[in-house]
Amino acid sequence: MRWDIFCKIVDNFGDIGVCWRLAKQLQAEHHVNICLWVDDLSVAQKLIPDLNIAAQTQVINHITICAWHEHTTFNQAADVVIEGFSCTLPAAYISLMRSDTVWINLEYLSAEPWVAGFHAGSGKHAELTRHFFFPGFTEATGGLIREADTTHAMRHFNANSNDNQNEDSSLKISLFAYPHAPIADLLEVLTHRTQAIDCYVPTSNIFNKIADFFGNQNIHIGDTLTRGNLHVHLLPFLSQDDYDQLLRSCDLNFVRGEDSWIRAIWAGKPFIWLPYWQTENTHTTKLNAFLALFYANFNQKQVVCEAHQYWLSGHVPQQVWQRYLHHLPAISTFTLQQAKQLATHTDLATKLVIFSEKIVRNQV
Ligand code: TRH
Repeated sequence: MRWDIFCKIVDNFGDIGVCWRLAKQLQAEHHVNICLWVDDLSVAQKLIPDLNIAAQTQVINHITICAWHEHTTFNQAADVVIEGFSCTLPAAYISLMRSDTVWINLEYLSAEPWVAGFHAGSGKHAELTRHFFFPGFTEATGGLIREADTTHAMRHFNANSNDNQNEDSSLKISLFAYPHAPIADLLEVLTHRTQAIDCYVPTSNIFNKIADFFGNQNIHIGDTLTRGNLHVHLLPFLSQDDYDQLLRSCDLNFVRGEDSWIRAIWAGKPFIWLPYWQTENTHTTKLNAFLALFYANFNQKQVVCEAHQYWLSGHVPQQVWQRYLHHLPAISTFTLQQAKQLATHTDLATKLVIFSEKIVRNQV
């Protein structure tokens, strides 16, 4: 079977981040012959450093990566076509698709309750059928991207890490957010903690905010900036594997968008998620749906919810962070427990393979 995945990079790294992870897992674990079509190789190169942005076609990690632009010509449609995040397949490609071509639109992730009702629905497009695959947090959805070794890494790392919330060792935080997040509020609180804080910031568009906070516009990757008990370490943009490892190594992770959010869950460590801004306040709805689902049975639910909601609102009062950090050990225990529970569900790539096989057998 040949699969084509189409990825249009709308903004940031989430679109290619998800499509690249999915392609790697489908190839490595399901032995699928994959071609990943990407419309912006220069952004993709951040996540796939070996990518040659001048090449039309190249093979990396046993995956064929093709440049996709307005004048791309196609010879044949694949057996299974994944349309990443409703990116709209090229008309020339659609004209090559047959009635037995499996066409699946991979949707964005949401914890909203309506997702289960829409997952695996379909619509007609002339004689073709377009199927809708919704990732999600319950068994009735398309699941979450999770490679076979992810659960092992989470369990192994958490079993081997000492209780790093004791007062002698520093508290380790990773910070990946959008520039509109109240980063200065957070850093200010951290400078006054009695426990030393090591805050790791991979290169992103929040570097200016860090520079402003330290009153130093001449910052560089590799620098450590110190104020009070806070030490901010400026890291390069990491590989996805190294980023996952950073998340597992920290006691608290600030994440955003779609893919880093899920990786924070698989790290099994407390996290604060900042959803991607959308019109009509959809991001707030998405955040609240996730908080309601993930923390439903947590007795400190309110503490986690207020921290997230203030982080999204653009200002966090000091006492909100104080409360959150005070409850960090309980949040840590609960998060790991929830992550282990979610890891018992079938992962997204496996569900996609099963789903595509069912379509072939006309069982959807
Ligand atoms: O970059 P993002 O803000 O992407 C967003 C969202 O996905 C959003 O839903 C989508 O609509 C929009 O893009 C277009 O955040 P996200 O999803 O976490 O993607 C970041 C990717 O970058 C993820 O795959 C992790 C990866 N990453 C690294 O590989 N190294 C790093 O050092 C960092 C910080 C991230």
